Amino acid sequence: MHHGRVSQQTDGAALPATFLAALRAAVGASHVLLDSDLRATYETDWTRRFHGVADAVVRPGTVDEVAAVQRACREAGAAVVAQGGNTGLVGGGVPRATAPRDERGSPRSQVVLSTLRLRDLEPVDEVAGEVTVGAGVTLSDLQHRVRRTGWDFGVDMGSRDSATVGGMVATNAGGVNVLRYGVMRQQIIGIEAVMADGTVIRRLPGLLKDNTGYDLPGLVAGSEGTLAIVTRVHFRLVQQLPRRAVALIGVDDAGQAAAFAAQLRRGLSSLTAAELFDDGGIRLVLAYAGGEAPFRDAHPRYLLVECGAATDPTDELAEAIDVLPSRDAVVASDEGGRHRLWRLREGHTEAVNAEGVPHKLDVAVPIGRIGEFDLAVREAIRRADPAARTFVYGHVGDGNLHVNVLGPDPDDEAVDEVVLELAIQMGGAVSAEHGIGVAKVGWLVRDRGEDDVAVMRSIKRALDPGNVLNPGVLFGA
Ligand code: 2HG
Ligand code: ZN
Repeated sequence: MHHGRVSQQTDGAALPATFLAALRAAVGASHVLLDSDLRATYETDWTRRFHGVADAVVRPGTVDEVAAVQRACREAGAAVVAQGGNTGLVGGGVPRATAPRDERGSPRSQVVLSTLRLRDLEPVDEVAGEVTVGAGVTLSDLQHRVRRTGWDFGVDMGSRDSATVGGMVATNAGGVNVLRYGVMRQQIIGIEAVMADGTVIRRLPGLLKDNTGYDLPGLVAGSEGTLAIVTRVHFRLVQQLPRRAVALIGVDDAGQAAAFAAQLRRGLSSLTAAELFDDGGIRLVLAYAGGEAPFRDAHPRYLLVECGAATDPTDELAEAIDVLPSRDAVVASDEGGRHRLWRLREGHTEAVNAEGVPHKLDVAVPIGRIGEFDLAVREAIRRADPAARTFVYGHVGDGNLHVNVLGPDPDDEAVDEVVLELAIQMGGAVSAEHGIGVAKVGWLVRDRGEDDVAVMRSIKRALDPGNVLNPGVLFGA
């Protein structure tokens, strides 16, 4: 597809010699990847929907190296696309398909700045319940480290083995425990980040209470690589809940799932997650990953809930479920049983991806309107594309649904249009946790409004006047 450009770049010929030399001086020649085979995994996103050619992939190993790369890129007018585990779903962590242009209309170089070598994992501060980690540490490595000390991390999600904390901060990731602990932004106490001009801001370790000026860490969180590059983060930890119980509940519709989840949130102090999926989703996961159906009879929708506590929460979960007028329910406390139930939910993303290139629409909906949205969105997609296959799953406890659509071409935005428009009309948001990336740039103003986006743009201009950091993301070209 990109033969001409790729072969031209194999020896780095596409980069001006002085720029290439500056990148090599910044990180060492072996960490400037020019060969197309070496670059490939950094150039395409996980869904295969988003792809662009990087003129180089650079892998700095320290914050000073990140700053040196940043300065070199600014000097050369190159675009910097920061990338962690490349698990993002809106195309914000891979190069743009069409290279950004300079004022004269010439294409700018695109550099992927991989944070995977920023892997410091400092000892847990066991007294404070806090830890400092490098941006390239994966979520599962962080979890393993902190769990050995009796603490836990407040955010968890299916991509834990690849997703990095830097990417999770940059996208303000959510995951399955938001109803209990909030999103990534709420876990951050301090941050170290490199600004567009190479300046390093250091709020490390940070203090739990600190009102000294603007909340820069909070601003960088969720900025999707457009304001700064996260290099290190100081997190608060949460109490570990060693005893767990998971229940799967068959329900009539998504509205009932949301209502049950709300009732459990009110009554069960040990509730940590409330997830939704549908019968088509279960069948897809079982066909892809194997395993047995959880119930003899299928149900239209399923609610999966988890409780965690210091003492076994199985009885209180079972009692709370007993009084719900559900179609069927099963509770698992042993590790194997809990895992089997969770696989039904967490297996969705991979099972959908194995079927084709999905349109992923990560919307937030007011919790009271989830049932209405779930039915209306399926109908709207059917009208827009009768051949499309729709799966709706997600974090029903916090109003976040993942509408996945298979069938339409990756570039055909007709279903994106109807789904996102419906979310806005119902008082929701076009992105709950995945971000805007490049996938939803056309929707930022439609969701937030002109005045709000004008303020965002003025922040972007002030902090990155040369538009070096992830151009094309959030605001478009
Ligand atoms: C999840 O909740 C992730 O599993 C991915 O946010 C959602 O596959 C998706 O669309
Ligand atoms: Zn999710």
